[in-house]
Amino acid sequence: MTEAHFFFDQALTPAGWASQVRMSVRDGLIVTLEPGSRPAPGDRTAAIGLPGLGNLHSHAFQRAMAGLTEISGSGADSFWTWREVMYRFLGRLDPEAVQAIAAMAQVEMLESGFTRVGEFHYLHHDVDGAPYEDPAEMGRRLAAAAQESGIGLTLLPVFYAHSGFGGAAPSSDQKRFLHTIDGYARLLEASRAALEDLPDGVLGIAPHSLRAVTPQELAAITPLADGGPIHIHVAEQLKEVEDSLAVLGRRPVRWLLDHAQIDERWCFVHATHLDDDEVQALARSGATAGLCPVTEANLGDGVFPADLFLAAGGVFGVGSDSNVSIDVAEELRLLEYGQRLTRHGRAVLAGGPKRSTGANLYKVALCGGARALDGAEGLVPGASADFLTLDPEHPSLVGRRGDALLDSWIFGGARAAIDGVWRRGRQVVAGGRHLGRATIAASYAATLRRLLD
Ligand code: NGQ
Ligand code: ZN
Repeated sequence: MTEAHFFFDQALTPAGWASQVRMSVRDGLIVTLEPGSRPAPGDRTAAIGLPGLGNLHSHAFQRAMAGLTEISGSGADSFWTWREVMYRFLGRLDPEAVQAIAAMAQVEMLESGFTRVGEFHYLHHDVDGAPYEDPAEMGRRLAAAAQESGIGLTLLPVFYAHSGFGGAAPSSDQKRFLHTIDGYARLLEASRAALEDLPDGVLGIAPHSLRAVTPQELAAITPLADGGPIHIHVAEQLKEVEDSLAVLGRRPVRWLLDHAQIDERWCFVHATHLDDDEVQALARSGATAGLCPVTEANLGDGVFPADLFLAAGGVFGVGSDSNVSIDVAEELRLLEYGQRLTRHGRAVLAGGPKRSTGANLYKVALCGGARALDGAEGLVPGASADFLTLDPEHPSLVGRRGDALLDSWIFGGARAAIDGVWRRGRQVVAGGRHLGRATIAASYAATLRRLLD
């Protein structure tokens, strides 16, 4: 049994900002949290404590191609042409490379304030499409990366079977993703075993999209979630909405709400293209909207109607998805800026009059991240002690207190203001740098030289 005590001048709790907060942690979990306390000798003290955020959607391997897909092709560039480049890239990845890239991406996630990641994992098989001896070989590598980096892992093994609506045959560049229903059940079993060495690994399921999974397959795999999270990509591109209307007779989000039992276990990743009825119904369903503002901008997806969704009582979280850039504050800032640019307003997601936009974005994303990943829901007894500390002397934070700290961090672009990050009460980032960065970055660099040779 290990015990530790922390003391914050200010900390963000579910009840709002609290002062002079003493927090005790045992075996990685918060036991008590007492505002208005005094520090005791031996307490770790910090000026500002914030709960770590869940990164609800990542494809870790895509980190290694950040910046390598920004050259125009011979015709019009789009999400679909980007996907061709991405498929060519993943064709070179072996298990060692996936582990090295994932560990690096997780280091960057932790350094930016994400303390758990939902890995939407579909690169299952060898280059020729043959399963590895352990069907969860790649999942095991993602877990090994999480062991190295210390991040919380919610592994979401993906079921993938088709190249488009109507059960279209998969293309040859999708052969590393594919399973039968039985094979997928075996993958889940092996994935559960692969998570055993992590202190708080979570297993969920992920039907890739209504493009890659038929209604029959969706019905067959949903019960395999066994109470865990269920994530699906949905309505990210207009073509997907058109194809869904043509083949299923409904828009994709509407179809899911009508045909699957959607509740709080579900995370609708992107959900970019919604009509007004879908906005209301999705908010009512309890599903989390898994928004990935940086990737959605990079891929030209569109702008999620976050203003209407929030007003309808919906909950969103954020994800770094393609990992083209990994930064909590950037995701939240871009989410708000997308609304400002299209609505011609300001403080759109502040959640009401006289409220802080940054604080509301953070609060909602904390809730959505926890819900979607079965993760810690903030600084509260019983939750995992996953938190970060900000440097009050950083120029962008000087003189601020409470919500103004969040606004200045998020809108002031003060990445360097993140000082320490703790996972399960153990420090993983100090002075803004991950404690294992040197080793992990060296192995990442060796991997990239090999891959890009
Ligand atoms: C993915 N990424 O699974 O990596 C997808 C591309 C697809 C995003 N949708 C593949 N952003 O959706 O078919
Ligand atoms: Zn994705």
